[in-house]
Amino acid sequence: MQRDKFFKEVKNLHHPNEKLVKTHCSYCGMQCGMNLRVNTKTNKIIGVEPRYEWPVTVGKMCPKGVTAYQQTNHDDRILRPLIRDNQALKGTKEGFREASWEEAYTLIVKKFQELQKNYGKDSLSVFSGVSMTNEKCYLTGKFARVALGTRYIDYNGRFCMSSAAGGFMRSLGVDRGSTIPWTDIHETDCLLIAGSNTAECHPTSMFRIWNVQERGGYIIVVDPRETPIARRADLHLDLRPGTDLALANGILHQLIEMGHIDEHFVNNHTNGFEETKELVREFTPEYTSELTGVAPEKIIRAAEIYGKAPNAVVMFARGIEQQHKGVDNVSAYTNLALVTGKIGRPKSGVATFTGQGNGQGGREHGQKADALPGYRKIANPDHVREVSKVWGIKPEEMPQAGVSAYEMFELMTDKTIRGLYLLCSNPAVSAPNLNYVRNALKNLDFMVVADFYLSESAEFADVILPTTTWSEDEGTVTNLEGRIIKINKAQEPVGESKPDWEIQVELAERLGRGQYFSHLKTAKDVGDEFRLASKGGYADYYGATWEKIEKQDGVFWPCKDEADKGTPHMFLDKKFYHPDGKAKICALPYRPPAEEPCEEYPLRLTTGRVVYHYLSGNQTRRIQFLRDMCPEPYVEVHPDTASKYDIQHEEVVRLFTRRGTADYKVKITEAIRKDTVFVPYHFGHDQSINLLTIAALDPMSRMPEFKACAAQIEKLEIKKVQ
Ligand SMILES: Nc1nc2c(c(=O)[nH]1)N[C@H]1C(S)=C(S)[C@@H](COP(=O)(O)OP(=O)(O)OC[C@H]3O[C@@H](n4cnc5c(=O)[nH]c(N)nc54)[C@H](O)[C@@H]3O)O[C@H]1N2
Ligand SMILES: Nc1nc2c(c(=O)[nH]1)N[C@H]1C(S)=C(S)[C@@H](COP(=O)(O)OP(=O)(O)OC[C@H]3O[C@@H](n4cnc5c(=O)[nH]c(N)nc54)[C@H](O)[C@@H]3O)O[C@H]1N2
Ligand code: SF4
Ligand SMILES: [Mo]
Repeated sequence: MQRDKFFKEVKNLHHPNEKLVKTHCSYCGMQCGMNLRVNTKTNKIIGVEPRYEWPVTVGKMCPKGVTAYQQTNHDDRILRPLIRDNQALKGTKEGFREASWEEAYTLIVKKFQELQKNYGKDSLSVFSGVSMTNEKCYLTGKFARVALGTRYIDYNGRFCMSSAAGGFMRSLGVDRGSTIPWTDIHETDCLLIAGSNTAECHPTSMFRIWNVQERGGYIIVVDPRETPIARRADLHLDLRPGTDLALANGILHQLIEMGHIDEHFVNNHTNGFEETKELVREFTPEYTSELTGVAPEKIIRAAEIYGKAPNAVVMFARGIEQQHKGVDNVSAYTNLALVTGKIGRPKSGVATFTGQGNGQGGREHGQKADALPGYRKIANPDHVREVSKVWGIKPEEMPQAGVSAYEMFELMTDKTIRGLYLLCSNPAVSAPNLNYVRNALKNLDFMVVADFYLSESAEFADVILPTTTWSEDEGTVTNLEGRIIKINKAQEPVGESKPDWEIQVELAERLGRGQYFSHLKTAKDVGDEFRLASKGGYADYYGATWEKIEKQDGVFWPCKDEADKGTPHMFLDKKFYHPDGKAKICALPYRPPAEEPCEEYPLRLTTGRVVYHYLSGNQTRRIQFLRDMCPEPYVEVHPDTASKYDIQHEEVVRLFTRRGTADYKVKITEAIRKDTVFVPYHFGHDQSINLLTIAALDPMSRMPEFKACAAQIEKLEIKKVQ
């Protein structure tokens, strides 16, 4: 094959003093295959190349991926622990001094023990993230419950995947982000993609998506903005932010009207259809159009295309999930697959575009306030017994369930929580309603941050612990398909930095809990214990050994034992994970967004991403190329709206909501609705759009409504030069 020859030749171009380390990108859930290039003389990473043998992304990478390697030996790395010696400078980068690990550990142990002695075990908390390996995510859950003995642990997936998890759980009885492998996607006949800016956020999916169109299939996109994928879609449903539930109900109404229901499937494998049919009766195209702003013909056409397609995949992302009815939205879109029977077979199903690198694995193994490894629940005494046995503690020692991420900030505000161990997240940029959250962080008695760069959140810390980047340690990650893959170590940790798991083991020992942690000497030791802890849970990783992952290009969970090759396709036997084996079609009444536009705040503000930056931007804003490409945030405004406010392209305007204010350059574009404005959220301090967003939480997933609130624009007085 031509391509094989080409890549062989490229390989021959490698420098003699260089070796390749096979791994995956540090950033999003695509987990593109890459080789890190390492200089064998200096043993330092010097570059990256795509790995075309990787079946999911076959040599594709995006601008973040091709520059990801620059993180490791970056000048901004924190090389030694830092201790704050000037309290007055809390909330800034200043006022830290370098310290030894031993001094930092001693201080942390002293402060943590003091707080727990005076205010109880639950005065401490852990807030984490899922850019970490499964091993680290697992150990963080154990660290909170066994080393600190606190109930208060939660993580940034609460801002990311928790609504998808809740919706899948309710509809299908299990939460695996995609019911099919990604290698099926280009072979389907129709993709219905809602609330996903795929071309910017999961760019290496695009070749599969365009292939559907090239083969004569259809792409339907639901987004208030004309994103790159919406522009080339066969149908763009440009709804008002926050109205997806009405739209999904409207499409379902139309599927019923047009006779696209798979009655055999509905009768044998689902519950709830009659009730749902009754509920969507009123969602006629006209009524749905009134609620969503989408033309009735488009709603009818969407149902026709999806209904007629022999195979179809419903895909969605944060656009529908980051709403205070995100769980309902997920179930409502999943309903479409269930009523038409387009699930539980190859090339048909539902998938969420998992956000963070380990957004899937990280939510399954006990970083969530109410969860234990293997997707077990603290509320279930059998589950507590199973995990306690692996951990060697008595079941009664297991702390109760805590509260969700945003609610932890509420408990910091009222001083229920006084100490925080923050790792792998930057909530001083990424949490909603930031004025409140930043005050909550300031209000802590003692805060530890583990990061490799000094983040905006670390500015509030008392101690900063230097951790490793993804390329300086090994472990597993679960990609957006539910495929467990291996991350490999390419160089030794920079400076005195240590992997998160090692820091936690050493801290646990100094907290007097060494008997539960000291046996974990390598990432592999943590991995082996983690597989055992997941055994028997339904996110069962027991059979996913590192050897098997290597041998078969990853392992899809569940994978129960040595002989089990894993589960690329879910529900092929039409058995869903509810006790009766049936999926649930959900009757979901429409609710508007928590905050509707009004006279004072007539616009809808929505937020999201650009291709060049990642999340809070603490990593990507430091990479020169990415910063050059997108140096600052901006507000997207429709030309008609701009002329109404008399504002020009690139003029700086003030944007405000009931919670805060920030100034942005205007980007005039026809790619947005007239009643909506959009700001990317990757920027810190006074550039953070989260100063304005609302913390309206979904009642089930506790996910904040990042995607819709009411806002107003103010033209700033132009100061004339005298
Ligand atoms: N470049 C880049 N890629 C990333 C990331 C990144 O930061 N940068 N982050 C990763 C992570 S963690 C995540 S979670 C994913 C996020 O991936 P996406 O969810 O695709 O990204 P977002 O930009 O948050 O939002 C997606 C789209 O939702 C639309 N939207 C807004 N409101 C609504 C609504 O009410 N209904 C509908 N249907 N759509 C709406 C927005 O216009 C936007 O185009 O990306 C991952 N990939
Ligand atoms: N307005 C608005 N806000 C949003 C969103 C939105 O769409 N709109 N999206 C939300 C979503 S989907 C997400 S996922 C969140 C994410 O928001 P955050 O949780 O803030 O995500 P990151 O920026 O990845 O923060 C990770 C931090 O940990 C560090 N880090 C990376 N890897 C490791 C590691 O292995 N160990 C340790 N200890 N540290 C590490 C990084 O340097 C960085 O400082 O933001 C949410 N906030
Ligand atoms: S698509 Fe995601 S995983 Fe792939 S290179 Fe870009 S950021 Fe990395
Ligand atoms: Mo995310």
